[in-house]
Amino acid sequence: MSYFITTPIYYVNAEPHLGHAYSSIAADILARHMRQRGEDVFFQTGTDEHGEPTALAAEREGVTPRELADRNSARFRDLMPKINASNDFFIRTSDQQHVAKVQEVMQRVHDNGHVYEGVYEGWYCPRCADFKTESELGPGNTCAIHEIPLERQREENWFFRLSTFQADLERLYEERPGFVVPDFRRNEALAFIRQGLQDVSLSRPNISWGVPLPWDPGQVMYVWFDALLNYYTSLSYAREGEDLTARYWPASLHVLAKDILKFHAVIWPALLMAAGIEVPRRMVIHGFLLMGEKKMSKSLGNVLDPFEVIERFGADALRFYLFREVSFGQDGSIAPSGFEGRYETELANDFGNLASRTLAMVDRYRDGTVPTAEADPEVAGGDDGLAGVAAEVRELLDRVELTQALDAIWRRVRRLNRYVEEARPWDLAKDEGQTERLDGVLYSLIEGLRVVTLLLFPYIPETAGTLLDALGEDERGVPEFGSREGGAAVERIPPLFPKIES
Ligand code: ME8
Repeated sequence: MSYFITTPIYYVNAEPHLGHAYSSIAADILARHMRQRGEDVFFQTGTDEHGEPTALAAEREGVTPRELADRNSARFRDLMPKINASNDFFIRTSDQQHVAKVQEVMQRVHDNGHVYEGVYEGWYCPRCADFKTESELGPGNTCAIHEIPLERQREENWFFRLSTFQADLERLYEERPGFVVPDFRRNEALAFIRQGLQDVSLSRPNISWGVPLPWDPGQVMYVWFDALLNYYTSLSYAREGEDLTARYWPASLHVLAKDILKFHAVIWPALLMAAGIEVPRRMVIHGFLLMGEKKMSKSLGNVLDPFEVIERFGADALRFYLFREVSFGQDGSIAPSGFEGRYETELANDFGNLASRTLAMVDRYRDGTVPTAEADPEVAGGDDGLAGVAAEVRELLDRVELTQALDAIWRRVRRLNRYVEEARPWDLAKDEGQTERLDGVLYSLIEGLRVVTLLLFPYIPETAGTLLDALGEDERGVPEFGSREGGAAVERIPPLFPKIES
């Protein structure tokens, strides 16, 4: 089955921060997990380059929008391998092929009768590139997200007849209860729709950095229409000489945060309906990474630089921390001191030590060869048993519960640690009468370690890969506990998570 997963495309008005890394890592975990399941995955991320957010930032910096876009887009592109993201494509909305495809689709929307000329008057946030309704305003007519005063705008432009899609959208939500997850976000989107939809501006007259309307080239497209369409346009040109649209559309999952829920959960499906294109299967809405109480954001000046964090702790530790610390779907505070704590107690102690000890014992007591034995029911069975973990993780990741799936794996890591303490292989090794028992214990440990490591692979691909190599495991699929026979050669390795210099 094909599985097409996307992240938002990020504005190039500033450099990437950890919030952007977060969405791309979330999508990467799912992409890797689906590849493990043998799905035909296409994973895309990229940059949103047109419109006011970029034009204004370029003006402030005294460079052209294209110069700023080139510079910052490169930073986002560089970020992806740094965070171990395995994206198959990186789209830029300044790509000529994207621009041409956007015009083609929007012309269809026009020809299908879903646009008209009118006058817009209302509040506008240039950072969000969003026209705000009265109910969305912060205190004193400010933007509730960016905390900046909003501008009163009056302009003539083209409108998209969003209001005419109200009934279609309500039906979509009714027929597909899982269209937006988690549920509370679905309810929020549905409440917004039910409250009555207003038509939205589709073009801006006074901006030059954008995609010209094909039927009225004096106006450029409102950046959100150009941006949302990235999910669809990319498939037509991501692979030279090949059109991937039939293979991957409709998208399986869009990953995004709650700030852009309305665009994705309301405007996007309506736009696709207007163009006669199938709507995506599902979207998952996550919360904000907070610094203290506030959203981490460039305009609030409280961002963590992902490049610096990775320099210090490594990409895998960052990935692990973000999905362990912040319950995926909720807002959550992060702090550099928290990285250190989890790095030491969980990665280095719980997991790293389990790996080192297990490999060392198989090396010492069985000459580095995994013994042939049955898995011990002591580790296989029960609620936290190794036998059920793969199915549990699959099921949780099908529901896009990234933190709960990681928790399910971690409970097994801890269970294996308890098992070492209880079974005491070092005592068994002293007693010749216990050879068979020691085989069973060592087999169960190394098999358990193989299973948790394969399940952790989407979360911490680099270190899990190193450990799987040491375990003599070439496969990267979703494992089944007890399915690997004895006989594999394993090797000791240096600590997976060495002490961090402070
Ligand atoms: O909105 N916590 O771009 P953007 C968690 N170009 N996620 C965060 C975050 C935080 N503190 N800060 C940013 C745009 N993000 C548009 C999107 S899509 C067709 C166009 C992540 O650069 C999160 O995914 O403002 C959020 O939705 C996105 O970055 C916004 O990025």
